[in-house]
Amino acid sequence: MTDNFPTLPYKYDALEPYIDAETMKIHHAKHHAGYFKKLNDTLKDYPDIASKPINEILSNLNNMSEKIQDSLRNSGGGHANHTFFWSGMAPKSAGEPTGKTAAAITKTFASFNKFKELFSTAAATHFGSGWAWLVLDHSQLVITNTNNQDSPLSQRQTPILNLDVWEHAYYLKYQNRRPEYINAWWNVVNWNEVEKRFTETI
Ligand code: MN3
Repeated sequence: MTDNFPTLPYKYDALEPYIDAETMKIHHAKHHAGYFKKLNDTLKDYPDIASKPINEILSNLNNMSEKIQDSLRNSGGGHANHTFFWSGMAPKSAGEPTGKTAAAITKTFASFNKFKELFSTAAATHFGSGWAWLVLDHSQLVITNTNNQDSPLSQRQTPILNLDVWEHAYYLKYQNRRPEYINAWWNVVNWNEVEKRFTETI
């Protein structure tokens, strides 16, 4: 695979007190690294697929042979979703969206606060392991969820922002209080990165 394992663009303790260093360390160096290893193991015998970037692999997942589809969905999604999640956070958040993202969010969801409320509810009520997403679907901003490590790329959607709601993402600090973790996460959303993703897509 053409992707490398990403180093975080900030230190493990940089998102304190919202996301603690121990969680970040285990999440990145154990969970994400585990997906990355499994992905490379899966692709070892498939050099033609391995020569492609992970986002392209996930976009074409439904055309892959059944033999490796589930494995790529889990390990490939696990790698791509986490890479996207890390760069979607930053220690010094702007606090709210800027530029074209801000305008599109207001147009689609009436206000940033309304968007926050809808996204938070989607993240808090998702049953079991998975992700909450803001995606572009046919040029329309949509809030959605995926199970396990499924990627919206496999549904022809373009990810703009994601939030990990697996228990491993918050349990050390927040235990069963997922809504508290979600509230805290808004403080570390990297809105500059979100704006970059959005303007590169539209
Ligand atoms: Mn995770």
